[in-house]
Amino acid sequence: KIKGVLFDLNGIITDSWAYHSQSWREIANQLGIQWSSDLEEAIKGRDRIDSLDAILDSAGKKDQFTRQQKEALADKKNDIYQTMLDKMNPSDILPGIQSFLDELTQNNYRMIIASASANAPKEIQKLKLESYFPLIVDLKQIKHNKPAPDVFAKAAEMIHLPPEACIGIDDGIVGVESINAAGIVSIGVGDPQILHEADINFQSTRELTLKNIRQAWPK
Ligand code: B16
Ligand code: MG
Repeated sequence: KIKGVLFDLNGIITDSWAYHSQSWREIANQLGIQWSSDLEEAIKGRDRIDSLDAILDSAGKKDQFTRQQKEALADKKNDIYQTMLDKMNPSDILPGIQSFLDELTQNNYRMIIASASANAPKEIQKLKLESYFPLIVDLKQIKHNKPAPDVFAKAAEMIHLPPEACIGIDDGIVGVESINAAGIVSIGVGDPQILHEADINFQSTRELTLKNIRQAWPK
């Protein structure tokens, strides 16, 4: 029996992907690296340093930077992102999410944020969702970010449930891989062709209801 729901943040609770992408684009521009839609898909949901590596790699420049230089670039991206983040507010909560959170609360499900983002606590505050999510996986306590199982495995552990009593929801390929690797039933929200590894697929956050999940449950 499912007792816990593990939520990705960006792309599920709120859509800050446009902000992330815009911030990375500015960095790519400064480095003279051309932006593409393939590059955009490749970095969606990946953590900061992995995203930067993918951007540098796309231009064959990965080995031209020292670790310190890369950290400085990642910090610069985060500074740009944080300025955009300051404007985030409850109107940025994705459609259907508020009612889904209420439905889960009324039915006594345990909930937690399993995000790859170091900015997750600040975003939850900006969205005024702290009462639903007093628990957020602390990235300092995990070894490997998505697609490794660590983030979702830690999330289940933090709500004191075994993986088989949880479902995980994510919008990125690496996120779905992380959920699957942790032995948790995965819900992928977005293009089902891109997220074909998910156990259950929904096109939009609007479809997230207990009834729809029950109907789509893998046999
Ligand atoms: P930060 P999620 C991810 O959040 C974003 O989707 C991804 O674009 C971002 O690079 C990553 O967090 C790291 O974010 O730079 O704020 O630590 O989808 O896992 O909630
Ligand atoms: Mg995401």
